[in-house]
Amino acid sequence: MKLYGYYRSSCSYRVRIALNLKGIEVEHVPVHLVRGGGEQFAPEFVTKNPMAQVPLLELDSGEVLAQSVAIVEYLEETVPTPALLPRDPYQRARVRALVEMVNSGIQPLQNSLVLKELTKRNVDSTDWARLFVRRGLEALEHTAAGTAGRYLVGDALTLADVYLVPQLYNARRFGVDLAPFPTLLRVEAACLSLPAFDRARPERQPDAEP
Ligand SMILES: N[C@@H](CCC(=O)N[C@@H](CS)C(=O)NCC(=O)O)C(=O)O
Repeated sequence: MKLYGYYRSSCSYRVRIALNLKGIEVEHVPVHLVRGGGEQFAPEFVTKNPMAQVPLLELDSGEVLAQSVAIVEYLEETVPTPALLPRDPYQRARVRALVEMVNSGIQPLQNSLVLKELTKRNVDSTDWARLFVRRGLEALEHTAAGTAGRYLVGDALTLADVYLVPQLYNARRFGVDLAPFPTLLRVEAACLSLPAFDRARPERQPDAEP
């Protein structure tokens, strides 16, 4: 399989973590989101993903999957061990709720295309990004206080953790003060001590820039 991604893309980072946790090796195909106006807009790439976004997983059959949630759930269903969703339906739903807080409640509001459009409209895009990242992390911290054990939901690693770590990476890029989020930071440290998370870090990717 091939993973089209970008070292600094938090959505690609999520899929890299899930692949590592499942022990799946893929070929990494870098798509530079900035150079030359963004390689994601190249016609050959847009044919594969009309949203012009990474990550994109290309299966050995040549079929493609976009959207990190669809990709990680596909991995979960095709390689069930280790499980990244709890068996209990309520706990499963809680994990998915935390995933969506990041996936639809935070990241889209700070995605590069949105920030570029805001800048064109004379809006301070960094201030905007910080506002929505901080707001989302406050809600995550509050929710995690009721669900967390060693990880975000209890003591077993789940997709919620796979979504948390890249979002905290982005929060630092935007200069958000993370001191008010002790539960999230504690869970992040537990995750990053695992090789699957460590190997997925942006700075460890072949396309990483200084
Ligand atoms: N919901 C999608 C979001 C994908 C997304 O926003 N990707 C970003 C990188 S994290 C991207 O490709 N941005 C390029 C752009 O906005 O031009 C997912 O989870 O895969």
